Amino acid sequence: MRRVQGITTLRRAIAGGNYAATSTIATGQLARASTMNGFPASNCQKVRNVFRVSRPSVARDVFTGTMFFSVASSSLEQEAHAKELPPAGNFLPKDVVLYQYEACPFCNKVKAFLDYYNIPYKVVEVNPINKKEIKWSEYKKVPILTVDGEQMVDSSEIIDSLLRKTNPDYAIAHSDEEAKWRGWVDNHLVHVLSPNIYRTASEALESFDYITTHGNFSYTERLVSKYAGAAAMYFVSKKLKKKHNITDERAALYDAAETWVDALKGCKFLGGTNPNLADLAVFGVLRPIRYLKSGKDMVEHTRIGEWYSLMESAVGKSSRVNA
Ligand SMILES: N[C@@H](CCC(=O)N[C@@H](CS)C(=O)NCC(=O)O)C(=O)O
Repeated sequence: MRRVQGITTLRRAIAGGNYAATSTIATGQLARASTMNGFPASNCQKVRNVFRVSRPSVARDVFTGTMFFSVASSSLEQEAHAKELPPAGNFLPKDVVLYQYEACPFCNKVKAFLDYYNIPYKVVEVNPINKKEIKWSEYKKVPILTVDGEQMVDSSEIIDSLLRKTNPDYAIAHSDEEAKWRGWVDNHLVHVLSPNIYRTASEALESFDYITTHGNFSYTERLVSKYAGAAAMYFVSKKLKKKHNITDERAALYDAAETWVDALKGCKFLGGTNPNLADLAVFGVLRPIRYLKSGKDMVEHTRIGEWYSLMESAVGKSSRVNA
């Protein structure tokens, strides 16, 4: 009986690791302040801002959602936080709750949107093994967002739904390019992440150390999951590599980063002088890995660092509030 329980626990730990097949890890350090100059902003403004959606925002001193992502106290940050009050009639939900795994890239995509748009939200960290926090829902994945009791699922659909509420004219302003790159994030970029963060035994342990420290695990689950999960994901990531036709995971990550920088065409953001939904999506899924070995390597070996720093400043502090 005990042995069966032990096997079950291990299987669950590995299943817990399974979520991390599509999950990445958050860690961090002070955001680097970087220059806003040096970009052909006027061209970008003209060409891209046609598609820009307005950003309702309000200055708020809130608990930082991703505890390691404190923001530099630079003038840039102040600029990013010089937030106007949302115009009357705008989307002002009373209660927004994000059911998430702290390290999940899809959840971080939604958080990037909520943070950028300064929509206050509570977080419920879901236990990946028993998922008891989302037992009430028929949907068994995260993120799940509830907005004044209305359930929304799937990160891209959640963002679309929120945008329809914050910017009712969104459908008209929506650009094909933005949609294309949002699709690239979901269909390509996220698949490059797991093979990278579990690439070696030490990277897999680094990742699971974060997952188990910041996720919702009991003491025993944490102990078992850290080592069993890291070991399992090390092997699973090799399968994922094959599944997604990746031969060299680091090269694929660098290639994705360079592809993204090329897409910016010299502008600050894909959205021009302000981030659009594709910028927020790329930033959101990369944020959990940024300060892991894979993320550090990516910034060191590609041109993505400058855009990333600008995004950190533009997104600003988390709009998460205590539950
Ligand atoms: N297409 C979904 C994917 C969501 C997803 O796969 N989430 C993972 C966590 S990163 C999950 O919940 N996996 C199921 C599990 O953990 O059992 C989205 O964009 O939200």
